Amino acid sequence: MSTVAVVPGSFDPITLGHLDVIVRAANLFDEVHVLVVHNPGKTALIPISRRVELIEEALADARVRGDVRVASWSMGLLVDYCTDVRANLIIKGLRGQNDVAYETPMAIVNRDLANIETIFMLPDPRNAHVSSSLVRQVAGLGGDVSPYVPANVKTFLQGGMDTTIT
Ligand code: COD
Repeated sequence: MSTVAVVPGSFDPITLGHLDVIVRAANLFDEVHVLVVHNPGKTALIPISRRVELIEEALADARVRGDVRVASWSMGLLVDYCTDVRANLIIKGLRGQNDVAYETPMAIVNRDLANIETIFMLPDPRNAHVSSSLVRQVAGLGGDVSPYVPANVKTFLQGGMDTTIT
């Protein structure tokens, strides 16, 4: 049986921490879906369609190998997308206790709802402190985000953005 994994996130924007998890997932599983999902608990900065494009560009620049697809989902539960694409796994990154507290209940509910397991990956220590919110804050105050994001994202953030909320 082939393993199809979904790597969901807000990716607002994609960071080097996200990219590291995606690359490692692509090396482990037959098919990987990077899925941009709106998180109602967060105020979005970048339109979802632009986030998808930024991920696609970053994956191409990093020459990520394997069957990696990028999509967005706003039709309901994350597990509904997983069922639609016959995914058997959800991949999440775990940077610390806050992520454990946030992700554990979701992983259990997703298993209850659709019998889909969540696999947690520890971050590269060099990226363990990196988050999209930190990147948004540094960029918004004119700081250098190049240690935290792929080059195309840095260019995008430095080019100025709409404050479109999606
Ligand atoms: N290193 C490693 N991993 C990282 C890093 C880093 N530096 N930064 C982030 N990550 C991981 C996060 O821990 C997370 O696993 C993933 O990458 C995505 O992070 P974000 O911040 O882009 O996305 P979130 O945390 O806002 O997640 C949004 C989701 C919508 C994906 C999430 O809330 C979710 O799974 N929702 C499910 C909706 C649903 O179906 N609910 C009902 C049942 S629970």
